[in-house]
Amino acid sequence: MKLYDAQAPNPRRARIFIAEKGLDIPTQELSIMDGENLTPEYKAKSRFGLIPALELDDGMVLTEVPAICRYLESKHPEPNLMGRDPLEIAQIEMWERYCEMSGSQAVGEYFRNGFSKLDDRGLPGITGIPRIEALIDRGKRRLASFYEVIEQRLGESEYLASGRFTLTDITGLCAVDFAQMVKLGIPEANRNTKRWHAACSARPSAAA
Ligand SMILES: N[C@@H](CCC(=O)N[C@@H](CS)C(=O)NCC(=O)O)C(=O)O
Repeated sequence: MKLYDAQAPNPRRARIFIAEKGLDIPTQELSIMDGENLTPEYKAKSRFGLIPALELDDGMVLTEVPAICRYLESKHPEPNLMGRDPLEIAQIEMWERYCEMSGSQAVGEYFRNGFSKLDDRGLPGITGIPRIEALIDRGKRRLASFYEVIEQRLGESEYLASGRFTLTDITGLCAVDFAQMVKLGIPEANRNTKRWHAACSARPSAAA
């Protein structure tokens, strides 16, 4: 088994999940900046051109973090990170999708459209997509709404999906750390989010 990896928020979601599971999976690092995810060789393995991707021993390749995690969770059920009963499973999936689509993607929109080194790469995994200046501000507004929603949620629940740390918190943490990296960190007044962020960051897996 091998994880195609990169120094970027989505591969980090997979790395943290793998660390929480206590698994030892070899990695091969690719450079997104140098377009190593866009080569015919990589796309022959992982046709979306995205990272991470998990290559199984028989050559089959899985992409999309929740799918990779679902596979690993099925193979290694403990510690459980994706839910123990129908309601918890659904809540984890609901909040996890929200964190990726409204958190990580909002930061990505802000970052990619304002970063000249990604000219012609306005979307991940493909080329020929010009940057759009208006999306810089839209990304910032989407992120502000994400921060508002999770602040409220974390006022009623210790962690994002349930009362315990799950895959959702991994995706949430990677989104918030990505936002911090581009100087759009947690708003000063958001005490619940800061409490949750400190708890997630204190786990050894956060270093992955
Ligand atoms: N929905 C995908 C997102 C994967 C993704 O967008 N990965 C980024 C790195 S954070 C990537 O591959 N970027 C390649 C590029 O920018 O061309 C998942 O869950 O794995």
